[in-house]
Amino acid sequence: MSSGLYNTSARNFDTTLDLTHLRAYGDTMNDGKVQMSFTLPVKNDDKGQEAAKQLAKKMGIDDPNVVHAQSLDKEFTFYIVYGSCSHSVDYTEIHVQAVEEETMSMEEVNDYIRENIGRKVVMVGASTGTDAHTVGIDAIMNRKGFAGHYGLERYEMIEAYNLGAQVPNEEFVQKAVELNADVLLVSQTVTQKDIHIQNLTELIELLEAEGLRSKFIVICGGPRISHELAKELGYDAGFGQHKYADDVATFAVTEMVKRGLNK
Ligand code: B12
Repeated sequence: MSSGLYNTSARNFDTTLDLTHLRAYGDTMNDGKVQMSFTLPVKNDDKGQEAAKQLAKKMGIDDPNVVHAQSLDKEFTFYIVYGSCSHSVDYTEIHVQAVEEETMSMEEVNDYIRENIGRKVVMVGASTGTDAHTVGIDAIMNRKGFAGHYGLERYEMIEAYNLGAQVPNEEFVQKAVELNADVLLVSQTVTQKDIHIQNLTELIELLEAEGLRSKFIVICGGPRISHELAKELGYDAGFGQHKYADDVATFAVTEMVKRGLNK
């Protein structure tokens, strides 16, 4: 017996995947369903909810539905809005810059350094500027590592110095010179008001002004750092989430050899 409201065979739904018009997926192809959240600096009442709906419509959300409205304060309300996003993107035209090296294991990196560089590689890292987040740079550098990937301090052929957080760019460069660094590792977590862009740019400018840029492999990382952004800012590479010591070590040592810095 199949009649009434629930008599909806799969044939009634759109099942066409068109990658040139890629849309969000809720529970059927091309339905465009999305959920988003934002805060408005107004009271939590009917007028506020209507404002949230109208704003969602202007963002291209058809039939917006305010599924949650919660007062954060007298004059601030948090909304969750559900609806169908009318926009699509052409997936076939998307090209992303990524580090292309096949990641070597810790042992392979050590062997590569022995064979191609013939001495220990010095890597100096820090969370720079006003940024107080240390967990990211620790994940890359601390001996015990992170998520099953040993940190750089454990690599026999790498001398790793972790300077901690809130290290001013001037101090970072000075320490790198003192330690005769090959590789600089910069971590940036806070991106509010683009503070990371400002700080990362300042480091490159400082290195250039002192004629040091070409002496180092300079790499940045953080949850909102992409390889593309890093390159744009004058870095050799950028690493975001789900990247570990082996990824950055592989890039750094192979890049040293490519650039002839393996002397
Ligand atoms: C822990 C934490 C803190 C701790 C930090 C303690 C410490 N010792 O680090 C404390 C409480 C101090 C803190 C403070 C603040 N925090 Co905080 N914090 C976090 C939290 C909860 C976790 C961050 C973390 O440790 N992630 C785990 C690590 C392992 O991940 P990761 O950093 O992404 O690192 C990986 C990759 O990105 C990459 N990577 C990272 N760095 C590098 C570097 C190199 C060279 C390479 C190759 C790779 C690499 O490798 C890692 C492993 O895969 C996040 C929220 C969240 N859940 O993410 C907020 C968060 C980062 N904090 C935030 C904010 C706003 C702040 C404050 C400004 C709050 C305030 N108003 O005071 C202050 C910052 C003060 C300052 N001057 O910096 C915001 C940042 C928003 C933004 N985009 O700017 C977040 C996202 C919270 C939020 N949703 O609002 N915070």
